[in-house]
Amino acid sequence: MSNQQKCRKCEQKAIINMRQHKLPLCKGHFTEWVVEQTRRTIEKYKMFRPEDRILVAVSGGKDSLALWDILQQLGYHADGLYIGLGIDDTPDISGEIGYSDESRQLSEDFAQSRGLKLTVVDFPAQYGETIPEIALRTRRGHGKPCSVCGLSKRHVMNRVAREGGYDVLATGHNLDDEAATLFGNTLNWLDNYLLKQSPVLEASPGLVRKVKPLMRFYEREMAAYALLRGIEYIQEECPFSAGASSIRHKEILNQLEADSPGAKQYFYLGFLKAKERDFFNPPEEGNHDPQNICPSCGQMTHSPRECAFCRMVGH
Ligand code: Q46
Ligand code: ZN
Ligand code: ZN
Repeated sequence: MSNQQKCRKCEQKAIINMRQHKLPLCKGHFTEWVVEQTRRTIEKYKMFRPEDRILVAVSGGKDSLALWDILQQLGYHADGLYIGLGIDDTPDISGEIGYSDESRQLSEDFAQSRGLKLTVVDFPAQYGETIPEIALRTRRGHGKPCSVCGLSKRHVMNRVAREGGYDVLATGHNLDDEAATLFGNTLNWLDNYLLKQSPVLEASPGLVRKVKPLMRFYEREMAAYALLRGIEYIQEECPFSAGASSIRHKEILNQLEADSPGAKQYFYLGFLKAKERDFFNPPEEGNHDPQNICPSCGQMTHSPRECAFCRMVGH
């Protein structure tokens, strides 16, 4: 960005230029713009109503803490949920110590400094094993604990949301996350995932409604927002994320974006528009997944017996 560039809304120096919107903004107008855009996204996709109780899944990262900050500014009743996965406790696998501890501390500090309510679930204390330990025992995920981690996070988020009587669960996925997921789903033509990929996932038995209010922001915008709002967040990625295909997909999309500003946005928002035009609608019949209720936890599952999570933890 050139040093002389001025904010579109005032005469001050712009601190960010969003090339995909052709919009340079100063600090004050940028943070204001982020909050306003989030409000519009929530309204456009009817994510939640002013009276709803929202549970924000926080990881200690920039996106989820920024989301919590924005919802607070918009006056919503939003509590936080942090899940301690025990990713510090197995240095023999990860070679890293302290990821979960640090992300938990930052989430707690954020909540405390703003007088917000944070529920902390210590996964190994509650289920007897850390996520990497379960991955080793069950040999799920080809030496990586990510599939166990995803399954466990989904289960715990739903459980806490239901037990706490929350109307909706909000996550901090940004446009880079969604575009990378869409890219992966498209490269492999995962039609079921393409059908389900959406900023709003309606509730189903035992599963709470899920929304992604930051899905229109680029990752760099969220990093800038967190910095400008003085939010302290964990900078490192989870040690297990190295080599993940989603990271490669993000890099490819960033190359496209560098050549053609707006490429990521057109790719993802164009997909949502195509969905609105029914481009991805399944035929009326014969395309329904089997749906059962897990007898142990009450969450919906494709399994005819216990769900994959309950079988995995042996409850
Ligand atoms: S936290 Fe869990 Fe991610 Fe770490 S173990 Fe893999 S899935 S990389 S979002
Ligand atoms: Zn300005
Ligand atoms: Zn279950």
